[in-house]
Amino acid sequence: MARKPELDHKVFWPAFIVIFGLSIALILNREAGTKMVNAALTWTTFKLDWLFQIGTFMVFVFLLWVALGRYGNVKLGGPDDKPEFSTVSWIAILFCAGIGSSLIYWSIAEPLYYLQGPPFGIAKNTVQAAEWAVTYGMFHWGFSAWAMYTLPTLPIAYIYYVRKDTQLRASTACRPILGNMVDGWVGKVIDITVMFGIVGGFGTSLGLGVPLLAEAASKLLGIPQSIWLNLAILAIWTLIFGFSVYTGLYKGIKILSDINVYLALGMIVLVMIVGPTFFILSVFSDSVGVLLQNFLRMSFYTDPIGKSGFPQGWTVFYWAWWVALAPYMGLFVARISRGRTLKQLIIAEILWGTLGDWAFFGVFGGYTLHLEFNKILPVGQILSEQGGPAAIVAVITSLPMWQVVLVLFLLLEFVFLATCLDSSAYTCASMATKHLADGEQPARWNRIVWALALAAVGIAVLSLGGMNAIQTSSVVAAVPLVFVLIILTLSFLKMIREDYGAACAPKEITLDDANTQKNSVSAK
Ligand code: NM2
Repeated sequence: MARKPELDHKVFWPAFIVIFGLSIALILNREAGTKMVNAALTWTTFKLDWLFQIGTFMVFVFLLWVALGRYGNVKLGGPDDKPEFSTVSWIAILFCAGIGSSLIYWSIAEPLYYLQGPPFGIAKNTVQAAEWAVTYGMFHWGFSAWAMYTLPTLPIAYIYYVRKDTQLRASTACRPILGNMVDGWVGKVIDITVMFGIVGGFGTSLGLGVPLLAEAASKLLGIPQSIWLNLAILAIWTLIFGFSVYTGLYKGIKILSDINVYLALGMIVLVMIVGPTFFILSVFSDSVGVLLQNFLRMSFYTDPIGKSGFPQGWTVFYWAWWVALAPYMGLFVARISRGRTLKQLIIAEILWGTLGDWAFFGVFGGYTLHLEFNKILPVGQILSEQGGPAAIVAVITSLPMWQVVLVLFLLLEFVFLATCLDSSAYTCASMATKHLADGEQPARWNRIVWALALAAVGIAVLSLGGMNAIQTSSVVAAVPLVFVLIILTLSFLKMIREDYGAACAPKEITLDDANTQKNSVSAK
């Protein structure tokens, strides 16, 4: 009989009580809850806008320095450690882990929102507004965002593969800076903060994804849209997920997630072919140009005098969302990155992650602009009158053979969300378990508890309703993680300096030093 993985009560219970307690309190007191949520969102995004903007930019510069500088070739593992996956599947897996159902939602909705509420005081629904529509989406899903995702992977993977720590946890990766404090309550607080980030970040995804699925299902089956349909979808899904965890079927979900990549690619190719191919390519080129030209302006934009709220409502929210899920991503990507170098890791995430996102924005965003500006479908009007899910479903159903496309879309969204739920519940359960040996799984019931925790947050977000509740879930969870990310970064720098400082970087080198080195090599 195998040893049962032991529950870490000091992590499990506080996280459990706060998440379920807060969700139930919000569901029962919707009015007070809405006020609280709005206050928290406004405070955080308006007071800390500078922090999220400057921080995200610095993370991007820092990672470029690591990748291209003297530590770039440091390998995650010993000389014999080989990568577990081929490079292509490694990139596909990490992309799917970090990007969920929200990409399709936003690649259609973001351009429309920016068209109606453009940045920099531009008049709405104009040609100038259209120039920023896809551009801003690409920025929020672009290289600085992916840099934020990549940051925690460095210390977590380094301490696991190079320093051979046996625990894959955010708190252990803070040991170089915090010392033995990570074994006490400080470490528990760090892990609990990471769990809040996962639940809060995916709470946003659920808040967006469930109504979208409900809208698609209602269109396909002719059932009217309601909060009950939303709850039914969430319930079916939690049931399927709970069942799959219980019976060990969850491996099946992994296979489905591979199929998902093909489905997603298939949809992009389809829209590209049946849609206005050359217009889409043209929008892509133009948007990349506007983005590259204005990257710095967008990276530091806070609009303190005009107070339009654009950078707070969009950019700061986005950075917070990426921050909330960054440690989860770090834990996940670390697990699949044995044998890679730091440079490979950073480039794979930042370059391919960005290109993957941009493909969606170029194709779906371009197609949406085409529908709107050629007066084929009043998508903007649908968005403002009926909301995001209705606008997205309208875009999908404007395609030829829309019934088939809608079924594929439903499937895609369903599995995308299920895989998110699967890996996040798994990560939370692992952190609430004392010690997991290689290949050991956290207890089934433990995993189901975290799937339910996610569902609880999802219900709370849905019952409060509106974009503010959806955004607050990530924003509130992200703030404490800022401290964790700073500690993780310092830990990484400390470790790599101690281990590789002298080897990678002689402080100064002269020709004499170089000749001495050459001679000693030839003498050998
Ligand atoms: N990010 C990448 O639902 C999702 O797609 C989760 C969202 C942080 C904007 C990830």
